[in-house]
Formats: sequence, C-alpha cells, structure tokens
Amino acid sequence: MKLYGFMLSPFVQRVLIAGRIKGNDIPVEPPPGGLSSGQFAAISPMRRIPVLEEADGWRVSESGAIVAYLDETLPGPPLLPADPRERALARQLTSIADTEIGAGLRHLMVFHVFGSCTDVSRRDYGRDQLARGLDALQRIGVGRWLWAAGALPSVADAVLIPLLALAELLEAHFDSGPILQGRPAIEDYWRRARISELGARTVAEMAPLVPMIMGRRSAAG
Ligand SMILES: N[C@@H](CCC(=O)N[C@@H](CS)C(=O)NCC(=O)O)C(=O)O
Repeated sequence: MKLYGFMLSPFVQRVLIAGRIKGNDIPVEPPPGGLSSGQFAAISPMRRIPVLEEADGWRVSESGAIVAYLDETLPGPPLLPADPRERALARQLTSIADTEIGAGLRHLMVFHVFGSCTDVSRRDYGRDQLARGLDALQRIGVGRWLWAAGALPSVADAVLIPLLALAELLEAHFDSGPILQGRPAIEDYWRRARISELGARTVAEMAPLVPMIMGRRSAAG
C-alpha cells in the first residue's frame, strides 16, 4: 500500500498518523502528474491528496474514508475508543477540526504560504474560523485527557496533531497573531502531543516545508 500526497498536508499527515498508531509506516509518493493533471484527476475525483493505493491498484481518496479503511483492514490498536462516549468525543473533535480548524487554516495557507490569494478578507475570515474552532476545543477541554479523546491515541489525535502543528508553523512564520496561546486546555494537550513519538515525528516532517515553500516563492520572484 502507498499514499499519494505531500507531507505538509494535514490530511496526508492524518493518514500517516493513523497508520503509525496501527503500527504501519505507509510510504508517500507525490501525486502522479501533479495535482492539476488529468492523470491525477483519474485517480482522485476532487484532484485532492491524499489518495491511498493498494498493491492491486485499488484506490480511495478522502482522508476520513482512508482512515476508516485502515482501521478496518490493518491489525493493531483500534483508531476509535472502545467506550461509546469517548468514541462520540473523538467524532465530535474530528468534525470540529475539519469544519472549522482545517477550513480556517486552508484560508491562511493560501494567503500566507502558497500566495495564491491576496484577498485580506479571506485571510481574516480564515483567522476567525480557526479561532472559533480552537475556542470550541478549549470549551470541550481537550487537554483534560492524556490523548484527545481518552487514555489512548485515536483518530482525534491523528486529525488534531497535524492541524495544531500547522497552526504553530503559521504562528512562527507569519504575522497571524497568537493562534494557540491563551487557550490553556489546548496548550496542555499540545505540550504533551508535540513531544509524543507521533507528534514529534509529524512536527519534524512538516516544519521544514513552510520555509522551503517560502524560499522557492521568493526565488521565483
Ligand atoms: N476532504 C479532503 C480534503 C483534502 C485536501 O484538502 N487536500 C488538499 C491538500 S491539504 C489538496 O489536495 N488541495 C489541492 C486542491 O484543492 O487543489 C480529505 O479529507 O482528504
């Protein structure tokens, strides 16, 4: 099995973390032909990464579908907690992370990192959306448990770790204002998660890529 994608994508990283929780290291390759190619459109209906490909050529896109497939097919610890209330919490966190935090970060990424949008209202909307999502995590009290939804790592950690790593990178590299600071529950969670084996590896894989992309952009003029 292999994954098509780029390591800066929080959706790619979520699949990698899910695989690692289950004891598998999934190899990553760039999308064939590039994201906007016809070749890739034949592989990924929305032309988005990640796409998982099995050895027999079977493929599936959308990180949520891929993570669920990994959980159902790979041996190793389950990606959802056994307790129904913790399971509900994992799904609640995943949903808020996708609809608010991930969506907000996407606006900030296109403005700050990829430079494909110069509309400051999009940046400001992204900041607000991100802040609303983080405020919700704070209210839920995400740092109350060892991992996001209980005593063991779950899909909620696979989703949150790359998003918080990306938020931290934006905080470090751009004038995006304090993102993670001032929310004690999130600070508690992130302090533990980012030095865990899963978190440290994700941060190490993502951190060099923002300065690299910025360097390429300024070299291109
Ligand atoms: N809902 C998708 C979102 C994936 C996604 O947004 N991937 C981004 C990279 S982080 C992408 O492929 N963007 C390319 C594009 O939209 O053209 C998932 O969960 O896999």
